Amino acid sequence: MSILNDISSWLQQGRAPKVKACVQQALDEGIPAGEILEKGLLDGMGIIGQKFRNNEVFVPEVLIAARAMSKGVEVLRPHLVEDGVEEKGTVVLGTVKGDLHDIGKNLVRMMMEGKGLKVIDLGVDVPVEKFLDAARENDAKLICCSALLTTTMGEMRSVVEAVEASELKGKVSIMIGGAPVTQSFCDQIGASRYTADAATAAEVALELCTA
Ligand code: B1M
Repeated sequence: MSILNDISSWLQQGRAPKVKACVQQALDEGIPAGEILEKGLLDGMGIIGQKFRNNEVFVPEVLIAARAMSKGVEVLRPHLVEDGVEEKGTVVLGTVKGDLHDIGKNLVRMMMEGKGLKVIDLGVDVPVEKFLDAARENDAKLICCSALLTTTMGEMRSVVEAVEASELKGKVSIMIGGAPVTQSFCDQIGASRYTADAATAAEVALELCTA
C-alpha cells in the first residue's frame, strides 16, 4: 500500500511533518492503526536500525528518524489504544549511578520503542534500587543498564547482585551495554546479555520480552 511505503520512506529521511501528515492520511483512508505502525513506522525504523548497524547512517540520522517516529506515534497512539494494539513488553532502562552520559541510552530507547516495546526510561545517574523498583512497579521483564565510564561499569555488577538477591531473580533479565562494556565483562558479572549497539539491543530486548 503506497501510503505505508511513504510513511516508511519519510521516516527514514527524518521528515517528521511528512510522517505526521501521512499517518493521518492513512487513518483517514481507514487503514487500521496497528497496520500503520507495523508496515509504516516500524518498517522505516527497522531499516534505519539495520543501516545504523552497517555504518551506512550515523547518530544524527538515527536521532532525526527517531524524532519523526515519535511524531508519527503521537498521531497514532489514541487509535492504537482504541484498536487494542498491545505493547510487546516493558523494559526498564537507565544510565547507571555516577554516570551522566545519555546519548547512547537515548538511542537504545528509541530503537526499542521502534520495536513496539514500552520503555520506562529512568534517565541518568540511576541508583541500583531504582532499577529494581521500576521493574517491580511496571512488571518489566528486562532491566537495561548503560555505562560510558570505566569507573561506573561496576554499578552493573551491583544491579545483577541486587536482582539475584531479590524476588526478581529468574523473572527479570539484565542487559548491559555502553562503550567500555564487553562480552567478557558481561560473563564476569553474570548479566543476562551484552549488546554492542542500539539496534542489536532492541532486537535482543524484543527477543527477551517475548520469550
Ligand atoms: Co564523556 N567520557 N565524560 N562526556 N564522553 C567519554 C565516555 C570518554 C571515553 C572520553 C575520553 O576520554 N576519550 C571518557 C571515559 C573514559 C573512561 O572511562 N575510560 C569520558 C569522560 C572521562 C568524561 C568525564 C569524566 C569528563 C570530565 O568531567 N573530566 C565526564 C563524566 C561525567 C559523568 O558521567 N559523571 C564526562 C562528561 C561528558 C559530557 C557531559 C560532556 C558528554 C555527555 C553528554 C550526554 O551524554 N548527554 C560526554 C560525551 C559526549 C562523551 C563522548 C565524547 C561521546 C559519548 C557518546 O555520546 N557517544 C565520549 C567519547 C567517545 O565515546 N568517543 C566520552 C555516542 C553514543 C551514540 O555512543 O554512548 O557508546 P555510546 O552508545 C552506543 C553503544 O555504546 C551502545 O549503543 C549506542 C549506539 O549504538 N549502547 C548500548 C549504549 N548504551 C547501551 C546499553 C545497552 C546496549 C547498547 O543495553 C542496555
